[in-house]
Amino acid sequence: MAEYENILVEQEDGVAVVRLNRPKVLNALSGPLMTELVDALEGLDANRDVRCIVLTGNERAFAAGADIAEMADASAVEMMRRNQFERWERIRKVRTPIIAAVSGFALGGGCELAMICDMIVASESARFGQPEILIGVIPGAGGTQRLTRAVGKALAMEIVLTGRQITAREAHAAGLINRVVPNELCLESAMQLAKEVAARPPIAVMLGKDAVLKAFDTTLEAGLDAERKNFFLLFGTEDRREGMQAFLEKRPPQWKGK
Ligand code: CO8
Repeated sequence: MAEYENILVEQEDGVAVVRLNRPKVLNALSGPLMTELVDALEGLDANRDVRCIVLTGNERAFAAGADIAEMADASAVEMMRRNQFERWERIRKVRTPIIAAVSGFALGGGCELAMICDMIVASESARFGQPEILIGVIPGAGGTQRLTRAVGKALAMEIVLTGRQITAREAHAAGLINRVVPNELCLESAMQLAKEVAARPPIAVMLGKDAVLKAFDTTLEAGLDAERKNFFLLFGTEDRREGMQAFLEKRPPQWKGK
C-alpha cells in the first residue's frame, strides 16, 4: 500500500479504515491531504477485497475544514486555477460505500467531507457546522446543497448563515447522521456497520449505493429509471441466483461477488 504523510490506511476483513492524520491543525484539509485521500480512496475502490471504507479522524477532530492558511492570500483567479473541487468530484465517484466515523469537529470542508460519505456515525462529542460565513465566505464543497437536502431549508439556512455548530444529537434528530454513540465506541460502531455492508453481495451493494445517490442528482423519473436498470442488471449476477436459491433452501447464501 502507498506511503502517505497526511493519512493512515489500514485494512481488516473487507473493510478499509482511512484516518485523516494532521492532528496539530485539527485535520485541516490541505491540498496534499486531499490529494492523498483521493489517491487512497480510488485505490481502495479498485481493490475487490475492500467492500466498505470507514473514514475517520481523531478524538478532537474529524476535520476542522479546508486549510485556512492555504487560502488566506489567494485571489479568486488563483482559487479557480487550483481546481481543488475536481478532487471532491472524484470522491463522489467512488463506488464502494464510505462511512464517516466522526468525533469532535466536523466543520466547513470537514462537514462537507462527512456529508459526501454515504453514512455518518458520530460520537456524542461530534460538532457539525459550516462556519465559512465567520471567515467571509460560504461552503464551497457541496455544503449548501448536501446539507439542505439532508436537513431541509430551515436548519441549513441557519447553519450556513450564522455559522452555528450543531451537536451530534441535533444532527441525528435532523436526519444528517445515522447514529450517535458514546465517544469511545465511535470507530467500533462504524466498523460494525461497515462489516455488515461488507458481508452483503458486493455488486448489489454498489448498485444500491448508485441508485440511492441518484435521488440527489436527478428527477424522480430519471431516478426511478436508474433504479430499475440496476435492479434488472442484478438478475445477471450469480449472487442474485444464489441469494434467492439460498432463501428457498433455507440456508445462508455464499456470495462470490459475481
Ligand atoms: N485551517 C488551518 N488551521 C486550522 C484550522 C483550519 N481550518 N482549524 C484549526 N486549525 C489550527 C489552528 O490554527 C491551531 O493551530 P496553532 O496551534 O498552530 O495555533 C490548531 O489547529 C488548533 O486549533 P485552535 O487552537 O483554534 O483550537 P480550538 O479548540 O481553540 O478551536 C475550532 C477549535 C473552533 C475548530 C477552531 O480551530 C476553528 O474555528 N477552526 C476553523 C474552522 C473553520 O472556519 N472551518 C472552515 C474553513 S473554510 C472551509 O472549510 C471551506 C471549504 C471549501 C472547500 C474545501 C476544500 C478542501
